[in-house]
Amino acid sequence: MILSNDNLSNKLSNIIDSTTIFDMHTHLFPPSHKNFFLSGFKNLLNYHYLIAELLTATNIDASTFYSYNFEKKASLIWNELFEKRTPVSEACSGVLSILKELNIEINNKNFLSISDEYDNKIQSDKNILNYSNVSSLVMTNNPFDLDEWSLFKSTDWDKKIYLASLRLDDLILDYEEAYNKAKNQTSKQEQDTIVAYLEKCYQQSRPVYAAVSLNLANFKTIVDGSMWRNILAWLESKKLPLSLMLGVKRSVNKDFGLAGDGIGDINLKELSKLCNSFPKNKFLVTCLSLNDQHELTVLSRKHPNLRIFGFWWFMNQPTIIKQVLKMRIDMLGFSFIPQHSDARVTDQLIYKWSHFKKILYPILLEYYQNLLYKNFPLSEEILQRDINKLLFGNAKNFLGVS
Ligand code: FIX
Ligand code: ZN
Repeated sequence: MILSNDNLSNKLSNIIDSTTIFDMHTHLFPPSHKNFFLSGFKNLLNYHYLIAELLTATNIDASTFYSYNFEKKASLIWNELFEKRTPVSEACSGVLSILKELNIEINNKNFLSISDEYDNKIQSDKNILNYSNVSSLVMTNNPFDLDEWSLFKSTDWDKKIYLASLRLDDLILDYEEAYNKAKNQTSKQEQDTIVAYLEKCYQQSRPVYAAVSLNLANFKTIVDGSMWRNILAWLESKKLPLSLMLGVKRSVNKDFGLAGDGIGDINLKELSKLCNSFPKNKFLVTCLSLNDQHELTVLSRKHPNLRIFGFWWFMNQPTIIKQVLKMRIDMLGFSFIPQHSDARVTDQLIYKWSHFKKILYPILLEYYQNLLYKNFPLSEEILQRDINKLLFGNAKNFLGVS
């Protein structure tokens, strides 16, 4: 059926709401991986985005804050950011969106009663996946963290929902230690210890990509280092993309711990060189700084082996997304992966995706209205085809996931 201006907006909104999502970068784990699975109201408040806001908005000292137990930290964040202050930031707003979605009123209730009510409503990860309409997601799995990696020794979790990725930051952050771990896990005869270990990890976890976060200083290691040439050759042989998360500077404020990372420099000319030097490798790329977004989008028009994904961390702010999403569509059509959640607490899937869809909808509507105005025949099938690409198809195709 050909759509008109009268029914376009309804159809579009229904299609966006009903289409399932493939979330291509999260920090989530299945519930059976007990020490790593995070869910519930207190975990939601103990999020490093909120911790950074607390530590900068108040006079609370970081080491004092971190010395508190889990519940005290959560209640302090609630008190300082939601009671003493007005929770307008994106991270605060996310918590409120989840409470609203769960029909939890906050008026006249204290932290503990909200927390109890919340935890009674969220019973399992399936619950959250239903609320958020996420059908499968990619975890961040560090093969050099043997405790975390033990996930792949157990079978009591759903591998169709939780897909693996190989996070290789340790090879940059502490090569010696990573190398020794790899050596202990592989046989002495192996020529290339790191690749041999990655192959072993591949067999255990069947990852859908490898990933590394980088800045200008360590980007050169990837371009010039022989170890990375071997890794790239191995990834090519496995048809696995390398996901490059560019422009982070770790520990800008060491005292803040996980909440202390910031923005570092990056030179996207190096990325272009990488795409040219390794034309048979596929690169997923996201940049942390707003400054790099235009150049990254142009590069994505030039290199078929480069695919932009998501709005990473400091980029994941409504004002920025609106502007950059439009720029990406203007230059790339729908040939990019518009979002990933980066969720660390499973419950965050609910707000990260509902917030994104709230931005996506009016932007797409405007493009489609413009097409109708120019007499381009739009049908429900076309809309569904596009939304499929944006919410799961582009990512799955690039990763070769069915
Ligand atoms: O490197 C990453 O994958 C980042 O997403 C995280 O390290 C970061 O802490 C985060 O949670 C951002 O959303
Ligand atoms: Zn991440």
